[in-house]
Amino acid sequence: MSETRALPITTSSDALYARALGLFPGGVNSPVRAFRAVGGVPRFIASASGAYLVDADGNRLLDYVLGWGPMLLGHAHPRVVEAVERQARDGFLFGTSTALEVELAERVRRFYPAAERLRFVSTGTEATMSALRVARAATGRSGYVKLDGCYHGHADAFLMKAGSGLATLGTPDSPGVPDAVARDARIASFNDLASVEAAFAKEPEAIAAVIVEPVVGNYGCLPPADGFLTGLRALCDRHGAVLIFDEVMTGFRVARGGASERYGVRPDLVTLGKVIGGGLPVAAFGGRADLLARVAPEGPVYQAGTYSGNPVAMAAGLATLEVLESDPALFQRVEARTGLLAAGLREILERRGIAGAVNQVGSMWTLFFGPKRVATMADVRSADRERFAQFFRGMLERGVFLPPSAFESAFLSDAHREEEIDRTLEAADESLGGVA
Ligand code: KE4
Repeated sequence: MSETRALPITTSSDALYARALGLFPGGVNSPVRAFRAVGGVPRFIASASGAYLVDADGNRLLDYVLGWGPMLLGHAHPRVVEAVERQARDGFLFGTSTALEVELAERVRRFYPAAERLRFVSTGTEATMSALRVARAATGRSGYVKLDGCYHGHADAFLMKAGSGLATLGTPDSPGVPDAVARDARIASFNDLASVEAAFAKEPEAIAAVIVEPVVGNYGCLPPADGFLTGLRALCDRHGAVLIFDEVMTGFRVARGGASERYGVRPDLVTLGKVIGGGLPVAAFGGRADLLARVAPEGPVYQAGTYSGNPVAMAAGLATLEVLESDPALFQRVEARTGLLAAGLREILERRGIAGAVNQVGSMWTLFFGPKRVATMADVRSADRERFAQFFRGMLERGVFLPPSAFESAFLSDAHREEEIDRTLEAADESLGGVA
């Protein structure tokens, strides 16, 4: 007989959501936060520290969303808080250059040498749309290859069979994207090099770029198959196309130098974000110096932004990368703990006879229900979303906050210690054991 467990109080989140529904589409400022894929009322978070969130009703939640990736150090890291407070006292925004952006860019380049030169922007969407514009300008071509299931933000060019929110919303295309834009996109399949070759074969002279999440994070966590990334590199070299690695999520996450370092493939352009802002709005596009030389005001490719290089955001990113630079073992440490969690979840699935797979790359992971192996987009699509939603609710009731969608990666921070892993596995075992 399972003990009856008191359900958490959520009256404040419920009341706030009722007000939010009258203000924002779906009551949220970004679709995935609405919990539509998992059911229930979204939790409104009041504060966070380390590996934990505290919601509007005071419920403490062990956090695996981590701001969708940025909080690698954990929430409210003292070094980052101190840097943000100090900079805020010296001013928030000048609309000029600052020493902070120079310092941060030099560190970014030390971690990610393929970013020979770069430009800061405020969101991943700005970074990817700008990178595509540079690739089109450099090649004089307008076509591009996008891999089904990869998500690159919400610019028109990328809202085709995107992963992340769109897939969860079950609308593979978004209304409002002109057909003229769609005509430039060639959708190939991740880990299916032949599908990319086929896209080039049709009109090799038409394709400006291949853009890819080198480790997919927006359709759950999906590692590249052996040879896939080197294959993309060779195809782009053969056809004079620009290889764009969208490492907004994987950069400074799957290795110090992101997927480029982990898999030894150098892109022509890279987009970065999340960790490099330490939780404040920082993203960047960068890459080969000759390509970046085309960007205004040095070159004719226009790109601009009021908040690009915002001093307070730069200070947060700088403090974050200073901590990472002073503690190179952090990546292995967090990856090892993620491995403990993944192994523990696999053991529970096995012991309880539940079909499923746990994918992990670095400190990104996803539990898929159904398929025993998830290596392609088709495998991801075959996963049981309803079973995930049930698991999500069971874990949330036990104080563990997973990404509210089967099509997202979960993350660990350096603040997730063995105690947090044990606590998560205990909650998972109970939840998967059907304990009410
Ligand atoms: P933003 O425009 O949301 O800052 O970044 C877009 C983006 C681009 N590229 C990759 C690889 C990304 O993961 C993202 C954003 N990721 C999602 C989480 N899957 C942001 C969360 C959200 O949409 O609310």
